[in-house]
Amino acid sequence: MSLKWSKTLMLNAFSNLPRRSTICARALVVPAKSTKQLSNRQKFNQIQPPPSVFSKLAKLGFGELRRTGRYAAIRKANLSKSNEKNVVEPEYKFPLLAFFAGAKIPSSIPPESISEIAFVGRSNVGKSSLINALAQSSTVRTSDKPGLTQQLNFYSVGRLFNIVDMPGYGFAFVDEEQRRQWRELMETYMQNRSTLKRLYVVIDARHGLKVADKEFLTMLDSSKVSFQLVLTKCDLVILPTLARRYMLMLQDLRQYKRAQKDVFLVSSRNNAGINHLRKDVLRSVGQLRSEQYYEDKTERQREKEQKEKKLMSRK
Ligand SMILES: Nc1nc2c(ncn2[C@@H]2O[C@H](COP(=O)(O)OP(=O)(O)O)[C@@H](O)[C@H]2O)c(=O)[nH]1
Ligand SMILES: [Mg+2]
Repeated sequence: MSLKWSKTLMLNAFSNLPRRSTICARALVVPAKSTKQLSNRQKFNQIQPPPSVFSKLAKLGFGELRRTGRYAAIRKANLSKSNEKNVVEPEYKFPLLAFFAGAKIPSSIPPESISEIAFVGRSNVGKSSLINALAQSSTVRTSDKPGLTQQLNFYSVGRLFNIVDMPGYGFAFVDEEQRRQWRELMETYMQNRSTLKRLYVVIDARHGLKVADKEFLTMLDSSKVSFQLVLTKCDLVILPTLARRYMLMLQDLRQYKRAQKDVFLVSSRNNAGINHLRKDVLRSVGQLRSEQYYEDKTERQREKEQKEKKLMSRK
């Protein structure tokens, strides 16, 4: 591990919880009567996400709380809210994704051209799957084995913008020299790329920020690289845990100056939250059109599919 990264503080996720949070004071305050030492798990379970978080998760497609007495108050609060306004977002779409360059060393990084976004995160966290889900493609190779992406992979999205799939960080099994080379490659790219409009740091929803993530985010902060956190594999955690994880992430990211102030929640498996993230990507690269444009496009697609179905049934 480099000196630069290893000297960063490994902050305990709970050590700096303030008494009051501007995001949601109620949810993160540990009851005053608990003076005894609580384990991290116990502290996590004491987080009480407000109804607004559950309604956000429901809107993104993560489902609703079970109909038990325990969650009755939250369900009631959400119900009265959802009666007030129920805005449905259009389906945002990306043009076709195509691989065009791979860089193993800084000198082979392609020259700057159109706007870019990049995905980075621990190995096997789900970066490549997320890119495929966003682009509704299967172009990017995914794997159960960590360490498959050992270079910066550049994909063109209909020549409107580029997506970069970065190597994973936090390897336990790679030798020091190899790690140094990857780090140099990634840092060179992230710190000097003027066309890089958004860096998405992907985190596993089951674990939240791990030590390797914290070291990486601290490095981004000190290199003045802004980033956006994305929690993925959200389908693998139950709803109350996901809501707590989200609250804790909001709290954690307050220690990083360069972090965007919200966290995206997605699942590449069931597509929850993907459309919402797609909108952020399009906005970041200056390609977001009016809602009407996407609604018309979806309508045209539907008509085309219906015509094709009719033709097939005649055959
Ligand atoms: N359940 C679930 N599995 C996922 C999700 N995203 C990725 N995976 C799985 O996690 C593994 C690693 O994914 P991959 O995209 O290759 O990770 P990368 O190394 O970060 O690019 C693969 O087996 C994927 O099928 C997700 O949102 N939900
Ligand atoms: Mg990958």
